[in-house]
Amino acid sequence: MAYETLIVETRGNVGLITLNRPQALNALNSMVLEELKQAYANFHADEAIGAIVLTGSERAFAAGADIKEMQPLQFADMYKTEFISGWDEIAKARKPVIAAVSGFALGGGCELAMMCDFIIASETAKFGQPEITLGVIPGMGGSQRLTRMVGKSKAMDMVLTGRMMDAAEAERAGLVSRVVAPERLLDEALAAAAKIASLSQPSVLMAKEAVNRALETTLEEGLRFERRLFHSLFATEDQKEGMAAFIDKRKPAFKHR
Ligand code: CO8
Repeated sequence: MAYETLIVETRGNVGLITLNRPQALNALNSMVLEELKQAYANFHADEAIGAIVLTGSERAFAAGADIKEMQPLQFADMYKTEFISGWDEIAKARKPVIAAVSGFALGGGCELAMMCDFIIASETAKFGQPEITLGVIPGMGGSQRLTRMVGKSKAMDMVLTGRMMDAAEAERAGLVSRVVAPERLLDEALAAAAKIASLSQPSVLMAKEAVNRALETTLEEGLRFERRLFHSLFATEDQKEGMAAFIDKRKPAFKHR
């Protein structure tokens, strides 16, 4: 399929999606959303794909929602179309998605990165929720996901002042999992994704579900959920194979990759 706003490729068992609207610093408009949904659906349907990397350009992961598209919209347009709700599908991707962020990740761009399972940043990355400077507030999860990821104080600071944080601050705050030199960014993200794709897919998907549950439930319920998933993995051939391979001191040959 031909995409206008994305470059979609495969690298071995990894799906690679590059946001590609250089004229607007990869600002997110309705076409980006529709194409992302299509690319995600294709990679989810493709059994060979075990993980996805989502990236942008060196200058910008994405500088936010497209301000030019949003500016004339009225409350009724927003409300009737449940504007933004389409992005929930992106946040609910079942296969792991790694955001590889270089340059600006602002507003909806920061929110899109936070919808991914983890963020690897280049030293040039800049994260921010500048919506307040436009007379609005974050709308794609910024006030919720950022608060869960970095805590109330820093989230308030970012959301109320609209200031940007650099990669080092984002790593200290727990927003990103690793920071690497700009020229290493894609290789680092692809290697992490390839590692995930080489593992048993049922355990990968359940691990993702279990970590996500931690954000949505009590400790007691989360522990129960985790334990049940753990038990259920003993019904898979890959558990037998993974543990047998450890004992035999060989590499596991997982069936469900
Ligand atoms: N929307 C539309 N166009 C944009 C955007 C954007 N978010 N960001 C940059 N552009 C365009 C500029 O208009 C410019 O186009 P042109 O050359 O035609 O004038 C081009 O990209 C290059 O940008 P600049 O010339 O401004 O580049 P600078 O290097 O001077 O500045 C910045 C880079 C600091 C990133 C600056 O472009 C900027 O501040 N951008 C806007 C950042 C922002 O406010 N983002 C938040 C948007 S609101 C939002 O995300 C709400 C999310 C919830 C709804 C989600 C629904 C999808």
